[in-house]
Amino acid sequence: MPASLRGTWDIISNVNFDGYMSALGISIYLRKIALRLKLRKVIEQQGDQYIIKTLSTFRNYAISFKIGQEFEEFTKGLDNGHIKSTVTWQGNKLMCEQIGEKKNRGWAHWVEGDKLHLELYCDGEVCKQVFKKNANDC
Ligand code: YOG
Repeated sequence: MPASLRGTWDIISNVNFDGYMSALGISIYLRKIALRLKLRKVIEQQGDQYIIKTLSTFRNYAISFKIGQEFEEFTKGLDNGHIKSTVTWQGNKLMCEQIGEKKNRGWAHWVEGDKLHLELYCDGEVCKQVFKKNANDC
């Protein structure tokens, strides 16, 4: 089994978030706000059931899913898209495929050492985010 993704994680780097948001069709106004946010991930897991929360002072977003089981995702407060998402393990990576209006959309999460990594994909754009475990999270 790959390293657990569970816990509270705070962002320490964010590369090409603007490119990813542009590919999603987010307005320049919202992109400028989003670029300043200190994103936090809170990941909960019970067996094959996961909850991933993305928290910020501006907006929050959460998904809940079971590994290998397609679910309807409404990206409320993000690009407000209706997509069909499926999350699977590919080696040590938790990979999500998001089928909808946008091409080649998805993400990958994995843990390396004490860091949580995230790649966000949309239409050829890749945003790379790295998070460190929150000090209050044991
Ligand atoms: O996470 O898919 O961990 O869902 C990406 C935001 C900004 C709103 C965050 C709010 C995409 C304005 C979710 C940011 C930009 C910009 C805090 C990334 C859209 C709108 C919610 C994501 C996965 C994997 C789990």
